[in-house]
Amino acid sequence: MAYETIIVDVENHVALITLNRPDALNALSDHLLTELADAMSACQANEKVRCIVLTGSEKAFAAGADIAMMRDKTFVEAFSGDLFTPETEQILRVRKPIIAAVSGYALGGGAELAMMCDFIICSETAKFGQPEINLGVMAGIGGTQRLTRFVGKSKAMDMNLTGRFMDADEAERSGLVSRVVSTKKLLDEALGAAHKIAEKSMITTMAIKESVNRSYEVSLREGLLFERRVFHSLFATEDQSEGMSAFLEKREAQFRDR
Ligand code: DAK
Repeated sequence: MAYETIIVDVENHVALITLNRPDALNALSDHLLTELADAMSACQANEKVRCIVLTGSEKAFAAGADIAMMRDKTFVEAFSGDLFTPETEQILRVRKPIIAAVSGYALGGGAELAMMCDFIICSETAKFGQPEINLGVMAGIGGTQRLTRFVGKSKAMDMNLTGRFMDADEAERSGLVSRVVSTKKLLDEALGAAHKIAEKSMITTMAIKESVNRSYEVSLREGLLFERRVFHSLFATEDQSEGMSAFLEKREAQFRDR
């Protein structure tokens, strides 16, 4: 399907989705979010896709929700229309791993979109922020919740209350991103990680994604039980037998997602 605000390329089992509204620093309009959610669902359904990389431009991953689109909205419209909920829930339903490759601004809804991905790799120019307070509003799709879980209460309060930006070094130090690389290397690094993941058993990658995400939802005791039961269930797969046999036979494993 042809999109107007994103570009989708699938190569070697990895889908690269590029946000493409350069004139508005990839601000998240309704249209962009609808297209993004549709592309994510298509990647979930496409057997050729085993991992997804979401990126923006060198200057901006996304500078937030589209302020022009939001300015004249009323409470009734935002509430009755459940602004952004269906699209974000569609993205969160994707069971395949999603890596955010962030360069430049990831602000407001842009930072929140990156945090909805499974992990974030950023370039040294990345700037994360929840500046909604400057617009007289607050974060609405995870900036007070996911950010707090990533970086702790103190930094999350600081960023949400002052609207200040966090640079790449601080983001790595605080656990918001997994790696920082040069801008030139960003896509190679993210695609390299995605290709590595794409070589693994899909059953296992989906089980890991579900288990790590579970740690946000339940107590440690429940999470550990969930992890252990999923681990046990992987012994029902051919990929477990193949992975362990390959190690012992000193050869590469040939996973078949069974
Ligand atoms: N929306 C619309 N247009 C934007 C934009 C945005 N968020 N950010 C930038 N642009 C546009 C600018 O208006 C400008 O357009 P033209 O004037 O050229 O037509 C163009 O992109 C280039 O921007 P600048 O000229 O400002 O570029 P600079 O390099 O000088 O500055 C900047 C870059 C990123 C520092 C600056 O553009 C900026 O401060 N942008 C706004 C950042 C921001 O406040 N982000 C938070 C947006 S609010 C909800 C859930 C979530 C949300 C809302 C509701 N519900 C569940 C209901 C989320 C809210 C947000 O994200």
